[in-house]
Amino acid sequence: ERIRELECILAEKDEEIEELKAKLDKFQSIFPTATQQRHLGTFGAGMPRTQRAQGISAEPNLVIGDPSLAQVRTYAKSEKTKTLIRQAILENDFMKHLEDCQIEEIVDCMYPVEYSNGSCIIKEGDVGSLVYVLEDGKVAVTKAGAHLCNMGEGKVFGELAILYNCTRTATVKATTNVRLWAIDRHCFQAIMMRTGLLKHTEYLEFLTSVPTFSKLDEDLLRRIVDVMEECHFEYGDYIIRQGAIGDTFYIISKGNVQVTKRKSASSEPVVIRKLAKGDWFGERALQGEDMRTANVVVDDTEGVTCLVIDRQSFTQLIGDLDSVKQKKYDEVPVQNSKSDGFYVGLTLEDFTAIDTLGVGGFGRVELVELKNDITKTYAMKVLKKRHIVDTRQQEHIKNEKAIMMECQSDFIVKMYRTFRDTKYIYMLLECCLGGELWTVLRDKGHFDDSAARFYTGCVVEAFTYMHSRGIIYRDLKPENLLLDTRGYAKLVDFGFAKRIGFSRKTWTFCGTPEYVAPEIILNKGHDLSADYWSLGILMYELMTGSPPFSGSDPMKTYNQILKGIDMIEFPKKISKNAQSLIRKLCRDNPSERLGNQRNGIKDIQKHKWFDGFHWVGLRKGSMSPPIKPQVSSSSDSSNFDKFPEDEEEPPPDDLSGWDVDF
Ligand code: 6J7
Repeated sequence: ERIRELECILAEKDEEIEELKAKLDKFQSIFPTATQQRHLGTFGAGMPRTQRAQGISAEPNLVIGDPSLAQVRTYAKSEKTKTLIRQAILENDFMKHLEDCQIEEIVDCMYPVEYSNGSCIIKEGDVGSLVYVLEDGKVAVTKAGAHLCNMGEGKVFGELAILYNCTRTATVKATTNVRLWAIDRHCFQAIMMRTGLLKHTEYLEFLTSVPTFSKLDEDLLRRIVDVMEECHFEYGDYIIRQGAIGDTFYIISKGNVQVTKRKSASSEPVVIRKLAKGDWFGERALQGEDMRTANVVVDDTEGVTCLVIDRQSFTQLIGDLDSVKQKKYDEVPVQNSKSDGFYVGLTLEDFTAIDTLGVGGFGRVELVELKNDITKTYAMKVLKKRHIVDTRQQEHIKNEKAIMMECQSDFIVKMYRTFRDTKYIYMLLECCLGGELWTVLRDKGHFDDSAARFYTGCVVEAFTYMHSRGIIYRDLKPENLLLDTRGYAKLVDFGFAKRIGFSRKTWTFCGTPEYVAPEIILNKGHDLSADYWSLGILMYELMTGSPPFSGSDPMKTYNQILKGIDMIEFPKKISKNAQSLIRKLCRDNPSERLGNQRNGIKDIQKHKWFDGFHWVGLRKGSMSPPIKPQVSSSSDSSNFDKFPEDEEEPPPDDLSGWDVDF
């Protein structure tokens, strides 16, 4: 038994040796050994070169614009065959490095070929242009008459010919009837060039969408694209480790990362920032420091893709850009979510609904109390899953949860946790019993300068918090501001909020018509500065009772917005200083907007309309609010409008599992 076992091992080893010999032979035919080089007079390490080296031409026979680039012929094949070809390519040393999309195209373009037993498929010394994958049968490989190896199904051979013009380095003969799949050099090159060009265009478009690079001239952008390499990292991978030597610069093209940093060698790293598509990192170690100054860790279950640039290219092409050279970091740790033990232990059955605080197409918001401590009340937002799916809001709802759970600001309504069942998603929120600012505004008509300043100040604080974390809000309006029992305003409803990172744009059209910025209407891509536009609109509405741009239907409103703020005649009740700030916030060009300049949101706080405003008092909660709401107890819902009982129950969700995070 032992002998049989050893014979088996020996047979396997023999096969392995044959395969390795064949590979070695192939490599040696392209890269001569040191001894051969010396004989040939070619140069080796540290040796003077005595003869001209032979160039290898790998230039494609194709030029951009060649019609065969646009379309390559494909041949139908079964899934089993496709898998066999794909697998053969992935096991081949030369071809396994191709991109997935290139492999797929090659698989589709290979055509069937058959040879009978004994026929010669490849002849040593011939010029070849075909590469084969063996689907069925056996072949023998010989060189100068000597047997090199046998090959069976699932093997690639002849692949050198598709890389450049070369003579065949060995003979391959069928030793049974064989069925093969083949592709020629021309078709292979068309695939490579096309996918390469597509990638180039894709990278160029992507770079143009990243504000740091968007203004660079196209020539420079193309040079950057030429040196970029795509790298993928899995969830939890450290792309950069603090203290390591760094030689690369990264631009995120897909996914999210966390930046963490330890203050001292013995302390735990804390999260200081989250980055997303379009954000870049790794410039510091390339600017003289050498050492990485923070960790960058993949924070996305689907992994992260980065476009990577090496030190030399960075220095030549990017390092001198002011926005890169002068990038400053405010190393404030990101607060952990509020999902502490108390809320984790609760179930829906622990709450009783007392009243309805709001109703909408999405569902409703109920005032609920904890059964075992009725002094603890919350707002429970109940969203119909079917409605979310029908209106394709799954991503928005997920963003809403992720962002609200992360935010810990006194100017943002807190989310404690979420629940779900077959029909609804539930969000347990801090309740603000002062009611909606919209209701107060409706009842009062408009606010005076000082009240408008106080509420605008609350929003500025909320935006300062969110924007410093790369989060855009996108739905500012009085309906989304709630007053707490003190009378301070807090932002609520984060359905349109999104983490877009810094200096990055997003294209989703969202917001409330009267409040959307012109670049959103024109689909030019928008960034955090769209929130500053809406801040100007809010100021106007708070001081007059209605927004400056308002038509009988959204299209009319959009047309007015596109005509610009200069077309608006400001009523007298808006003070000169307030007018000045509104006009500066509502600039058509986002880069001219106050808040979007070098000093960021501080420019808004320093505007003369805010002269003397007690920002520190606002932050500490020591400032007196303009209106003190009447709230008699933790279950007093009298500051909210009355809403009817719920209509019929929605059907259950589509069970696609999009809601697993809730
Ligand atoms: Br993004 C980012 N934020 C910070 C930060 O607050 N502090 C530090 N030191 N680095 C930060 N980064 C990026 C920056 O690009 O993280 C990278 C770590 O490698 C750093 O460049 P690096 O020192 O080369």
